Amino acid sequence: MTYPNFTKDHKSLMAKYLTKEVFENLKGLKTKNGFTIEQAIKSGIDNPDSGIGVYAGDEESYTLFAPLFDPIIEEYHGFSKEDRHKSNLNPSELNASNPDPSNRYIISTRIRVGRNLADFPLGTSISKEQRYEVEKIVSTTLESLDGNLEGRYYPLLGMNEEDRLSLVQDHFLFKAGDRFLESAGLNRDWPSGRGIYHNNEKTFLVWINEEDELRVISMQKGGNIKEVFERLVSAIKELEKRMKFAYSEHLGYITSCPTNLGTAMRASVHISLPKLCKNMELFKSITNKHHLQIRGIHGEHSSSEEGIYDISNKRRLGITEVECVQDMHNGITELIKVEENL
Ligand code: ADP
Ligand code: IOM
Repeated sequence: MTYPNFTKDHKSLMAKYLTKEVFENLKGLKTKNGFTIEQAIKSGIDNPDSGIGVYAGDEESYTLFAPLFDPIIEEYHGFSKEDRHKSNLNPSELNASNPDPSNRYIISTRIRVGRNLADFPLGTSISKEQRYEVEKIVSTTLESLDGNLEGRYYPLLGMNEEDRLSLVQDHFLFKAGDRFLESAGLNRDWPSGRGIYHNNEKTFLVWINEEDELRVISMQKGGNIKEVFERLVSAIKELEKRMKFAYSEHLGYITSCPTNLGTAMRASVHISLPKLCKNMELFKSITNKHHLQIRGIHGEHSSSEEGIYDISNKRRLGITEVECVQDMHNGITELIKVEENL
């Protein structure tokens, strides 16, 4: 492979940090799972509008390809290669009263973490057989949960198209055919090995074999952030007793996209801000101050509809889970205050 032909439209952090010199040093290297730099950067080359544009194939990718991953991680999370990740899953340390008790602005709250099994490569380089094995291990484990986490696993293979579409439309299930994941090799053998587990109320859900092997999700209507966090923490604790996840002292939970390292947590609200969205400069000055990211109504790479946005914590590494949710809570509280005064 020769050095990629980046155009002015390639805006990702990968395009920024993959200099000719870095590329020459990394080309030809392979992790124990056979993952190469060409595979790692393919999504960012194929999709100039990628924000990050690079994926890992396994934990070793982060060390073998460190000259590319380290500056990306440093810029995205503000986390240097000397730093160590830290964790705090204690809901009593979260200072998060409902920022919208009268339900005027916040439509729903969702907090998710990504997880990957310690003994398997990441989805970008997993084989079909291994993916099936992951599906089996995770779905069987989930079906042993009880209480408010008790539910059923619904594989994508054989799912009625109408049911699938309504789960996607209602924000419960990942979409099909994502071009960023496609180029990263994450859609290979679609739809086999993929699926969703959820409880009856659809307040606790787990995606299997999407961008990460597990996306563990707690969500509900309204702005009771603390309740959503408490449910997620109880699920994480139950799952940790039953499965071993890929984790490093330096990078925390290992995920296929470097944006998700560390806590792998994205805490978001769907929020209606009809006045503030007319002044994007002011809107972004508040989200930047609280380290928040603005997404559209159907998730990453989608656009907003009717002044409704998905606002979430941006940093996930080098800060604790409590801090991730606190960032989101504090920012949302200020956004609502400003919207009310406009
Ligand atoms: P991820 O959260 O796993 O990074 P996406 O950004 O693609 O992935 O979002 C996945 C789905 O979750 C999308 O349908 C999105 O609209 C939905 N979602 C995200 N935040 C919320 C929320 N606060 N309330 C309801 N749905 C949400
Ligand atoms: N990995 C994906 N969630 N995203 C950060 C892709 C990108 O925009 O590069």
